[in-house]
Amino acid sequence: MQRIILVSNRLPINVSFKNRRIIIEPSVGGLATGMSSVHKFYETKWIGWPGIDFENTDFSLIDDINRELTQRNCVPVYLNQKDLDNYYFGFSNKTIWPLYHYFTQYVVYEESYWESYKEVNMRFAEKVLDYVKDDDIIWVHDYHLQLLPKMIKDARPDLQIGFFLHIPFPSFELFRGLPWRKEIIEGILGADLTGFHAYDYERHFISSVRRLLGYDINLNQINLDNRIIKIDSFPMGIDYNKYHKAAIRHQKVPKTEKTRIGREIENRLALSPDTKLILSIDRLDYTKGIANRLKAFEFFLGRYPEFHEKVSLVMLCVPSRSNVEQYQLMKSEVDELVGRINGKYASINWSPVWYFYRSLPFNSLIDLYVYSDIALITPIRDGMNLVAKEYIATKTDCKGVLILSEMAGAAKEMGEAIIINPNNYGEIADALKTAILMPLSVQKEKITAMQIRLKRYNIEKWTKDFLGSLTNTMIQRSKLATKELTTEEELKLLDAYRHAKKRILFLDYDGTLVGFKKQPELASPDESLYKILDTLSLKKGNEIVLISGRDRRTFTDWFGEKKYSLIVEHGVWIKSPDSGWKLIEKTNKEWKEFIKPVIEFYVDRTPGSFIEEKNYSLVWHFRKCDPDLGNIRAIELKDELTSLIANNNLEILEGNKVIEVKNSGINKGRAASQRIAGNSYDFIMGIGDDWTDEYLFEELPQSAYTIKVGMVNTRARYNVDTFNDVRKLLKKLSDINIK
Ligand code: GDG
Repeated sequence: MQRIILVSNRLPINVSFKNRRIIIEPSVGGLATGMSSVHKFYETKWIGWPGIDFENTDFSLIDDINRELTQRNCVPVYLNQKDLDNYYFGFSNKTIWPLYHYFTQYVVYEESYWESYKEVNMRFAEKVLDYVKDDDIIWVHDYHLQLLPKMIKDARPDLQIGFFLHIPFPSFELFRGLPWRKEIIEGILGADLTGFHAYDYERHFISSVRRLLGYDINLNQINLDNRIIKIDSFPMGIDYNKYHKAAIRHQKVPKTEKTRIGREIENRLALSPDTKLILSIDRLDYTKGIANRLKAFEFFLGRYPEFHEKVSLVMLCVPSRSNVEQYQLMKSEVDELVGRINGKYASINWSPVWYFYRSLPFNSLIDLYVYSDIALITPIRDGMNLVAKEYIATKTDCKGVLILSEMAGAAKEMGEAIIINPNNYGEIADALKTAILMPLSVQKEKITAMQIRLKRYNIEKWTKDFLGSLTNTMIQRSKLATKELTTEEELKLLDAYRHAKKRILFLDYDGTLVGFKKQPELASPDESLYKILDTLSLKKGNEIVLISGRDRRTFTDWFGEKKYSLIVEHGVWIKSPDSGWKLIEKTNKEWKEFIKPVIEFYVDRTPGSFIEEKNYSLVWHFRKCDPDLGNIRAIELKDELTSLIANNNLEILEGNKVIEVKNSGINKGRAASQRIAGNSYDFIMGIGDDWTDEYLFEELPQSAYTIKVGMVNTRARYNVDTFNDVRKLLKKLSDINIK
């Protein structure tokens, strides 16, 4: 079994001290709970911070701590108070956390936080690189370590790296405000697979990649520097059986052995057996909407007095990030609200809110879940929310109602819950009333449906799906790597060229000999390219053919005087050295009259796009457009053109950020075969980057050296990465002395 190296800011266990004694407790929070189950199922090592300030730790205890951690397959990254202030409480929790949860009013941009974030990520990278073995899978978790995937990939490109973000990824409109946005995106893209809880977060991330880095993304895949990068959504599940079985055990425990909280609840219920318990559990965090929940509960008590003394809100708030100012302010606000509601509505026998500000052991948590009739979960933003899922898993008798915010990732999967807007107190009050009055048969129906799903898509399945997808990405990459033009294959090619007597080289232009420019007219040839092509074309037995979708005028300007042959407009025209242009194919062009207005309509509606009219084709360019709009319009235009061109002997070519309409049957492959026909070339080479070049690869004989620029699937024999690789190869060919 392959070993998995889990990496997260916190280890799943927290170290603390009591009278020089080491105390080890489970960490709280969704990541730790969820991934601890993975830690159990697989052979793993978990790298992270053990929860202590290193500089203020008694050094004589470090060996003991390390031993305790090693026994639990954990590897510590030690942090000191300054790191915690800047990297953890600073950049992670004052910059990224509020920004990604849309609380822009709390976002702090501070250069020293960023510096520390980079530095600590680098320390994690060093630790991973120390521990990793060749076949390990590295799985990096969450927003504290967004730079880590790239740092590891740069050092060890061969390793498989996954990254999962446990919180939302915000819309580009928010993300763009981050001064270090590019570095963050590049950092994450070091991973071969990046996962999010929900499609919306994936969509936002892809849009930021496209807009900030300009990469082309095919569905959810990016081909970059010899790699395949996948982005996908994997809604995290829970260890269903753990919660379900714990709830069954709870029923069997004799009263004397119940947890303290269980006994307290039972005593209270004994006094008023008809009281409905409404549960609320969260880390005390502003994203969880705790104050809103209390206000909505107060509103409910005001609107529906008939429920006084019949309901209580059991509210567990787990202390979290209490060093950050917003969290301290929120704690005061929550304390005040609880006081206000209890002060206003409590009676001798009844407290509307039972408030606990602490972390509870697992069994007590299960007691809370089991005793509660309703779970009220109202985050303002939440990546997923596991509490909602755990609550449902513990309902062994299928009695219970879940009220869930539409802003939680979990709402996308738990449609049977009563879904509310966390800012709408009226809606929450009505939801509470509906929940209290919901017939048992309806409760059972809803809970059963949710349980079936949670049981099936549990944490184990989630992990398998993520790791399976990561492995597939690597397999896809290695398949491509088998077609890579390796040094060995290149030597064979150079040798074949050297020994041949009559050679022909078909070279596409844009993307193959030069990089793409936003304005095509700026992609003119540079001196070094001319030099390589000139040298090649003057060698005995060589014929260089530039074969492109460009128009005659441009190629005449750039190459008219050269000793190369030119084929333009995808094979309509040809020009041999020292002669004029000739039509290869006779075609009609009347169709332009009715196609042109259609394309012009898209030019008008899509800023940055333009139409290029060639003799025998019309081209819509959208490289300069907003990338999302450009792609959407391209799909619409293609759709519209497809219905228009039927029966007109026309075809649509989709190039790199262009859509071209032209007479069908004319293509680079056909033009190249006509050029070869009747000649006895003993070295044929074809190089191109977009799919119009696939015609060329298909038509050239099997023995030809066909090369695709870009690591994507192709009919060509070989792949190279970029146009720079093509230039290097041509330079080597031009350096060969031909006798
Ligand atoms: C982040 C994202 C995403 C809570 N109190 C106690 C306790 N818990 C456990 C719960 C649950 C976990 O903590 C909380 O998980 P959530 O998912 O609700 O929230 P976050 O901590 O904010 O987690 C979140 C999650 O990562 C996973 O990707 O869902 O959106 O914000 O498991 O049971 N556990 C114990 N005592 C407590 O007092 N033992």
